Amino acid sequence: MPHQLDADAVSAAPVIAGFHPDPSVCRVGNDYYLACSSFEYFPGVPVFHSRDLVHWTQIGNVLDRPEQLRLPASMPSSGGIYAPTLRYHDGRFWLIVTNTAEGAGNLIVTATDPAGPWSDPVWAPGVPGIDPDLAWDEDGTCWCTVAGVSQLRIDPVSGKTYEEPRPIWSGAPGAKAPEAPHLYRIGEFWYLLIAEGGTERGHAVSVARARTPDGPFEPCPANPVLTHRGTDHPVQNTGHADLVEGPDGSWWMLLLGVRPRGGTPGWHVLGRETFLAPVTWEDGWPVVGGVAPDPASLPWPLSPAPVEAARDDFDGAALRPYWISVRERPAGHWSLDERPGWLTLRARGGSLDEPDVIFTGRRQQHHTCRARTLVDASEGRGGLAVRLDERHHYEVEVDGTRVQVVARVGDLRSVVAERPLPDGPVVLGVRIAEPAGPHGPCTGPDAVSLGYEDPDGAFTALASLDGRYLSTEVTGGFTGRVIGMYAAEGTVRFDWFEYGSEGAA
Ligand code: 6LW
Repeated sequence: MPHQLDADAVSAAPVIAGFHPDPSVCRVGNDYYLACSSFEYFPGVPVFHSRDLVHWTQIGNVLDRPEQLRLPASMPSSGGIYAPTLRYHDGRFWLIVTNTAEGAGNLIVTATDPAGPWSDPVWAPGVPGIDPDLAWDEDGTCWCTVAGVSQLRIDPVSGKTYEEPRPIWSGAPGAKAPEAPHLYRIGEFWYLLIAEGGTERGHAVSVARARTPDGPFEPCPANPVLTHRGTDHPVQNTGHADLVEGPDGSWWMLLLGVRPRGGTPGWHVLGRETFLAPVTWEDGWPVVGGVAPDPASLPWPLSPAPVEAARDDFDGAALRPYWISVRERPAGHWSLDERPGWLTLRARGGSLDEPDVIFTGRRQQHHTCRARTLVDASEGRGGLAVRLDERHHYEVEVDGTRVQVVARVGDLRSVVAERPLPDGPVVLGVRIAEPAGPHGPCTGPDAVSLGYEDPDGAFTALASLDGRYLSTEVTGGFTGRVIGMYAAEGTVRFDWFEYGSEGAA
C-alpha cells in the first residue's frame, strides 16, 4: 500500500513554485543545492540554494554560455534540457544532464561554486537516453544509471564509458516509463529510487535496494512508496524524486508535482513544480509522508523567506538569473546598455509563433498574479506575453500607434481586440485570476486578462481569455507558463517589469 495521505495536514504549497521540474538535490555541510530541467529555455538548468529545504533562492544557471548549451530552432518546444542530477563529490559539484537537441546527448559539467561558473561540457556518448544519474562507490568507481532503468560504469572526467548499459530494474512489471533513477548508499544498502507510471496522473516513486551498486536489486514490498494517482489530493502527478538528509539527520524527498485547477479533467498551468515530503525508514525501506508538509511543522528553524523584488528596473549589469529566453539569447538582439536602465530587444522571427523569437520572460509562479511592463515601441512592435510554447500563447502588443491582443491556440491565431493608442511609452499588463461566474465541471483553471494602463494607472482589459488553452494538459509537453517581454519587429525597449502574486497561492 502506498503511504496514506492526509490532504488536510499539508499545505499543498511547492517549495519552488512554477515550472521547475525534475528536482535533483545535494547537501554540502549546512547548505543544500537543487537543480531543475529547463527544456527549450536559455540559460539552462536553474540552480537554487537553501539552508532549510523550504526556502530556496536561485543562485544561477548551470548552462549559461552558448558553448555549453545550443538549442537550435529545429528543436521542438519541450525538447532540450531534461532532468539533471546534481551531486557533490571529491570537492566539486557534478551535474549530468541530457540535451535532446540533434547532435547533443548526455553531458557532464563541474564547478567548485554551484552559482558558477560551470565548466564546458564533457560529452558522454556512451550514455544512452535520458535521466542520467551519477553515484560513486567506496572504491571511487562512478556508476551512471539512466531511464529504463539501466546502468554502466563511467569516467565522469572524460565521459568515457567502460561497458554497454545493463538493465538493472524497471519497477513494477508492465509499468509505463521507468525513469528518473537516483542511486545512493544509505547505511548498509544501495538504494535505487525511480519514477514510474509516466509524468502524468499515474506518476509514482518506487524503490529497490541491493548490497552493491550494480545489484541485484530487491524491490520494496510497499512500492510505489509515493503516488497520488486516483486521489483528490491538490498536488497530482507526484514523482521524479531525489532523497536528501535534513539538517537534523531526518530524511526528505524533493519531487515534482502539479496543481490542477478547474473542472474535469483539471488543468495545470504553472508546469511541474518542486515539492518537499518527509521520509522515515521502516525495515530498511523509505516511507514517504505527506507531500508539502506545513513548513511550521518541520523539526528545525526556518531561515527567513527570501524576498524577491517585484520590480526589475533593468539597472544591473546583467540580467537576473530567473530571466529566460527561447532557445538562445543572441548577442545583438538584447542589451541592458543601449539605453541604460532599459532592456532593449531587437526582433528576429516576426512573432511568438516562431522558434527564434526574441523573448525574455520569467516563470509564472502563482495562480493569481499580475505582470506589468513599461514599453517603448516607437521603433518597432512587441509587448507582453504569456507563453506556453510557439503554438500556445496570449499577448498584448503595441507598435507605437495601436495596441492589440493576440491569442494563438494550436492551429488558430486571432487578433481578439485592437484599438488606437496615443504616442509614447505605455504600460502593458496581464492579470491572471480565478475564472468569473459559478464553477462547474467545464470551468477552466483561470482567466487571463490582457490590456494596458491609462496614464492615471487605470487598467483597461482588452480581453479576458480562458486559461485552459495555456495549460500543459492542452499543449502537451513538459513545461509551464512563462510571462515576458518580446520584440516582433524592429527595436522594442522595456523600462521595467513587475510581477507579483495577488494573495492566493
Ligand atoms: C524527465 C522524466 C520525467 O526526463 O519527465 O517526470 C521527463 N519525469 O524523468 C521530462 O522532465
